[in-house]
Amino acid sequence: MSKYEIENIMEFFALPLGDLIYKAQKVHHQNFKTKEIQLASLLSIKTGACPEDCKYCPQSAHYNVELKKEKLIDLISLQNAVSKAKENGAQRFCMGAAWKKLRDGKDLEIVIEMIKIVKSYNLEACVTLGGITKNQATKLKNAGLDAYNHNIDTSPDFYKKIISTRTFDERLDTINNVSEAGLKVCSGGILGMGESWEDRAKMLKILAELKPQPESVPINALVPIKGTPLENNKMIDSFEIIRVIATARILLPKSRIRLSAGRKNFSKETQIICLMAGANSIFYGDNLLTTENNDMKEDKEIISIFSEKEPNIKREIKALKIENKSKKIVKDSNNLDKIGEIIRI
Ligand code: SAM
Ligand code: DTB
Ligand code: SF4
Repeated sequence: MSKYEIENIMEFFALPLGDLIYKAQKVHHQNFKTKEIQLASLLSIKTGACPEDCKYCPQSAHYNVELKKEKLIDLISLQNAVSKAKENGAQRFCMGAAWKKLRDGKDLEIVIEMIKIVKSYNLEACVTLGGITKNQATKLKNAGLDAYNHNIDTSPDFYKKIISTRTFDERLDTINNVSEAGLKVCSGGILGMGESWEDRAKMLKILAELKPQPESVPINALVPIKGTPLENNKMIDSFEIIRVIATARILLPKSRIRLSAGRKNFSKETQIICLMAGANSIFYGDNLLTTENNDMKEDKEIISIFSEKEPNIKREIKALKIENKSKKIVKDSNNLDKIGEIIRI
């Protein structure tokens, strides 16, 4: 019997929200420093005119989307974007290309140069270029690449309703090639395409059964784009994404769960609950690939909630300590020790 039964995964989804988040937090605390939220910047290095027909994607050539198509960008523009991301405090830089698959020759050679530029800024480097062979993955690894993003997006059954130009198994083949070349796998999915809870459970089961489990798991909320077949889909309910993130944290204890596309449509509070439920990375920067991302200043504020003590309360505590000292207030040391213990937990 598999370790991850669909019914069991769905039982997690269905738990009272507080219980689910409590379980996810326990797993999170055992595996990560909870203060650390990774900031990953994203850049589209080749935009639009993609031969695939992914129904959610503004870059597919099959749909009539208002989008400025761009050829593979030059190395100077790339370097400027990397330098800006580094200055803004990103730790990881991900480059995405609207390709069905990576072509040997010039494209591969330029991508290799791009990876070297990212690494020269001491950033984690990730690329997402469509299908790749093991040989190509090895060349990218040798150039210094850390991770390769290739999403499974949803369950195998629902996949057929979303994409007709490739199969789910082809996706798994690339993930396998990436893994065998010694690269870290980044693979996740999209919520809000009309999939059922069972589809979501099946997607998490497949991710959890990858050997090794993916280093990172982006959870995207569909950004409905005018001109794509999914343009009229409703934004996913915030509590649904929270449930998926918490369950992903439980099933993928050591993976970085990245709260990815669609974050702009969520309130600050929803984003904070997602981060409390086990997400520990966000896409950070003005843009995702073709759409706008959240404001960086607001993101920094959210991050500080997790990494620093609340500054106003801290100030009052300091003042109180000074006041108590001057009044020579004698404290009940037993009681204080107990409270101290609780605070340290
Ligand atoms: N062409 C490559 C591929 O498909 O792997 C790389 C780029 S593709 C745009 C990367 C990922 O972006 C997709 O796998 C999908 O999960 C996500 N994505 C694309 N359009 C999206 C949208 N409208 N809303 C949410 N996620 C989206
Ligand atoms: C991932 O899972 N999400 C990112 C990244 N990996 C490449 C892409 C999100 C794209 C959202 C729509 C857009 O901006 O075009
Ligand atoms: Fe092309 Fe990737 Fe968009 Fe699909 S998701 S249309 S493969 S760019």
